[in-house]
Amino acid sequence: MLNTTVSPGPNRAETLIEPSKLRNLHALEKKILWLSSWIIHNANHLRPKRDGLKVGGHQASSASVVSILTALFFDVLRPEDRVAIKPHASPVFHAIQYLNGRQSLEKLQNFRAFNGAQAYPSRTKDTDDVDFSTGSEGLGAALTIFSSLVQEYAAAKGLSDGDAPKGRMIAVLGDAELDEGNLYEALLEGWKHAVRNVWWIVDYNRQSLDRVLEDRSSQRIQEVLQAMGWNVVVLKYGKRLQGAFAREGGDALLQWIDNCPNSLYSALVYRGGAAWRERLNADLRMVAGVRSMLEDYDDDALAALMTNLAGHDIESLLEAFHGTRDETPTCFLAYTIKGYGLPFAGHKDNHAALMSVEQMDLFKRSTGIEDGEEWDPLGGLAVPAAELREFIAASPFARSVTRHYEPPAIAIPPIPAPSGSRSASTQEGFGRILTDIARTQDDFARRIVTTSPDVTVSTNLGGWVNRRGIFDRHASTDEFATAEVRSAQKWALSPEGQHIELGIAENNLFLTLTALGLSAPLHNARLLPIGTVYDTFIGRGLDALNYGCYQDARFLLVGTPSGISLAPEGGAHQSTITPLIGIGQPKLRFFEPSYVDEVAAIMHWSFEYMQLKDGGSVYLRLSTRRIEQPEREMTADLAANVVAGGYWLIEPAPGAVLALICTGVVVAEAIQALQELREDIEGIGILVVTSSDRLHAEWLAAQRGQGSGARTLAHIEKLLAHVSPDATLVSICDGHPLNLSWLGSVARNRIFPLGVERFGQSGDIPDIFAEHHIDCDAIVDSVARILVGKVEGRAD
Ligand SMILES: Cc1ncc(C[n+]2csc(CCOP(=O)(O)OP(=O)(O)O)c2C)c(N)n1
Ligand SMILES: [Mg+2]
Repeated sequence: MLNTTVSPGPNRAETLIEPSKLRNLHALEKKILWLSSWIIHNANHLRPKRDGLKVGGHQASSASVVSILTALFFDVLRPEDRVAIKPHASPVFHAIQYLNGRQSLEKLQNFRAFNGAQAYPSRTKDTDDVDFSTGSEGLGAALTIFSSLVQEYAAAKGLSDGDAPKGRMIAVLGDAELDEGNLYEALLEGWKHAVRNVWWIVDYNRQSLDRVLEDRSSQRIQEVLQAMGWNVVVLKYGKRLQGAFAREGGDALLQWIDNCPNSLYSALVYRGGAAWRERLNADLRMVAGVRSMLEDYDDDALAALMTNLAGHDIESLLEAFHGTRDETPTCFLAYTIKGYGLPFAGHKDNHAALMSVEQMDLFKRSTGIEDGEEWDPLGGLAVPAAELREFIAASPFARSVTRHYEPPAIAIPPIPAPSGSRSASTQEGFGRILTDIARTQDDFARRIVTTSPDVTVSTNLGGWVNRRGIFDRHASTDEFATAEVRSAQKWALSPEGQHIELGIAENNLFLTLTALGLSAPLHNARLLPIGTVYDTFIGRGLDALNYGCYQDARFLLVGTPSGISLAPEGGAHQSTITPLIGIGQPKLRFFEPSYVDEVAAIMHWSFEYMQLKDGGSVYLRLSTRRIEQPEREMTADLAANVVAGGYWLIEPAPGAVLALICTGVVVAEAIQALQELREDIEGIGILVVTSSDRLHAEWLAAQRGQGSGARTLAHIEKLLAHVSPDATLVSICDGHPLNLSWLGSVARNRIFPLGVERFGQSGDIPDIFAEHHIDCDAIVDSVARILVGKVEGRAD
């Protein structure tokens, strides 16, 4: 069924939209349906293939949302609005930007190819002005809530351009995204923060990948959203159907279609006009007026009538979008048909279906496109190209204003290590550093914003929050303080507050960090976001963390406390694999300091790195275990080593045959072992690794430079040059041993990697460290085994 050119039919409900605007939008809608299908067709059928892989693309998902996006981009959106587009509508977005002059033909022709338009809209890889990346279902929509919160935050503090109008944060989402739990976590958090100017437009085609949705899902969705304080606008029937409902017999038709199960409706959509007639005749022919109504439509017109859902009706869409003026978050539930206008419309297996060459040819002819003019942006339409060009240029979104900001970097003053007790933990150190910053009044301190999912105090942000307050659009006092309940925490809420307190859901932490970390490009406000979370619960929000990094949001993530060092807390709270996440996650630099003065040096570096064009985010893994701090000065040289990834805490003697390598708080065990081994083995050094991630990345980069003449040595190569080429290394960390085991490859040293490979359990540090073989005895045993091995080796 190719029903893109059907006549409007005999009846239509009235519209207030100017006829010329409608005519132009209908022409663009038709072109966008064609182009989005053609982009995918070209990628699959016309481009040479080298690997035999199916290229893919989603013609049905795209067709489903063409009318909605046409109405938005060519009439409703303003430049300050930000949009998250459902992942599988990427070709529609790229086609629209092509018509807007913001996307090149070459990128379209290379859709899903190297350097071509991306399969799913990408802020970093696409070049046609993507606001929010999408791909992982549910995250883009949730991000709009947090981006709205950040827009409020920046405006309340005068950090963004005060005169700039506030944008609407809009998500166009697939209905299956509503199955993702993270949306409901975000809705609740958004309600707590009274977010506004958020729109969700649900492409309610009642199909996901494998499934047709449960009947009456829309009722449930409406109720949930309304309970969260949202307005819900249901866009169900288009003007043509509304006209038919007004006729004699129309009530029965409305009731029939309202009660029609989703799967029957989809099947009839797929089968077309004759099937509709047969079914409606069977069910409704006894109702007065129905028979004559059906006779007024030929099969094509009847199919067009019965599929005239509001999500494909530009008039209904414009009336709804323009009719929504208040700032209350609003969800438009727009009924659509997956594959609308294409031969597999309504077929339950159409998610990844591609039109055949023959079907595409037929579609081309029915759309009025000549051979060789497939890529012509505005040709072959009922409206002359020049008129359409003018119409596009006059649309509000086409106004050539800056949509991507690059506010100047904030200068980072020196961050001294906090003075204090001989024994301290890195987490305490982090808290004291922030408290010291909170006492200052410079622009740097003003730009820091902290956030935490209900672990603010237990991650040592309390001192900072007491001084800087909690952000809320409306000021309110701390009732406990007013009632003279004694507490160390002073939690006053106000627009000036610099901490965003979140509920416990870690997904929301990472989405908040993502939104805060995009405030420079999206809201023209440079912020320095810091989020704290119990290290093990990074796993709980891992996809959202990856999502934030993927779109190059910039933030400092503090995972604390971490490891089995929080021994009595037991295996449910101890983190073991997070160092591997830190190393593996692109666009996230990972540090695990041993001492408090290192924390200060790393934070200074991080705030600068977060603002570099080719910088990224940073993850700091900290501990509550108190250890003795070295009495030393953080010289520029030491700081440079700390941020480069490591330094010799105890310099090995030239040609030393054994070195201990540690990261984080198990430095204490390394020092203890050194004292035990010193008598038997001379010149042992202790290498403190502050960032296995940075050392590894730089080492790999240096290797890649090999062959192009004399290459520069990586930091770790220079460090390991201090020991004998056949020296043995013993590495130790409070995390998976793989974190440091790669160090054996750098200079081909034999390495014994100690670390945590099993779930932890409750105990005290001596018990737990012994159980997991990361105590002093484990180091000494490893060394003994090596020495025995060496002796045995020689005997052989
Ligand atoms: C988190 C996540 N899980 C699974 C997928 C794989 N997937 C891609 S599309 C899709 C269903 C899409 O249905 P819907 O959101 O309704 O989109 P539409 O019907 O408009 O294509 C699934 C399961 C994904 N992209 N993201
Ligand atoms: Mg769907």
